[in-house]
Amino acid sequence: MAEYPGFSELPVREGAPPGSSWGVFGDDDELGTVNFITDADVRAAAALVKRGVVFALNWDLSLPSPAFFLRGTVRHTVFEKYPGVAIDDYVDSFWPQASSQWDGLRHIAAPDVGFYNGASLAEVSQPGAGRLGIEKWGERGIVGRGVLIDVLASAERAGGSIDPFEFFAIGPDVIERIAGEQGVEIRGGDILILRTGWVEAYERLHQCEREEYAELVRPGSPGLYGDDIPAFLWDNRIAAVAADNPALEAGHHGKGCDLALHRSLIALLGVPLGELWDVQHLAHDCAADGRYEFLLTSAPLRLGGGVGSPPNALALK
Ligand code: UVW
Repeated sequence: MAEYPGFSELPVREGAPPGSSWGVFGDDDELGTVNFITDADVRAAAALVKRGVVFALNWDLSLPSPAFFLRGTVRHTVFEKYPGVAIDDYVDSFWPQASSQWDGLRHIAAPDVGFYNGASLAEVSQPGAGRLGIEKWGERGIVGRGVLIDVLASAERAGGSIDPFEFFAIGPDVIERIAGEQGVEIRGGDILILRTGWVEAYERLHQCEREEYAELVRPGSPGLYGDDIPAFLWDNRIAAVAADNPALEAGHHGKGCDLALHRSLIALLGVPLGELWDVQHLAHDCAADGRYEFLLTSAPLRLGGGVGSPPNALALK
């Protein structure tokens, strides 16, 4: 099994920025922490499939609508290609990061130092297969042991709740406490998935409320928060982390999040960040059978030079 440095030993490459994993997986690496997942991890994750139930974690591709963060909403056309015998369709205004998504390693730079593993802006800002494109994860697939951390259910068990549209910090302490409550251990190579209840709450909004919310540009939501998150994820060898909220990070209503974790996780450590995943049905099943671990499969798009992608994620139990 590969030995990796602890977070306090980073960086390993001379001249690389503090807190960066640049060079750990190789000077030419384009996969980031997906490298933490071993073949043995995938075999062990496959053995978690006991009942044969499957939960698709992509949300409706047309939601949220209106889209957030100055993005657009898909426009779908269905038409008779050969009248009466063949139907085709196509999609315009498809923003791969508008609905359920992985933020890929091209998405965010750390100020003054650039993109993951030292890639420059020029190398990551052209379409077509190229450095750090989402196609690298698409060609490999992201498959391993998924662990759900159900923050909403934990708050409800304690007799309270969390407001899905307001700031609530999910730090390492919260994750470890909830993992303990759920009786699930976090292991190297895991794909962590947080449930805040955001997607369900959004689905309950009327269209006029959705329009008001999108106008905020910077919505509030519970999410990951804290300077200790990068060390926690790295030292636990977490391969990827996703949530059911707009930006994974916690944001204040009207102010959003400052994207600090986008920089330290994507650009410095190479961690895939998932957002707007629909985990509600998976969460209900985990609560019912008491098992919060599952086989997680994700097939990002093989879009050469892509910045993000729907995760096309399935949880199998
Ligand atoms: C932004 O780019 C603001 O958001 P995200 O990476 O969370 O989609």
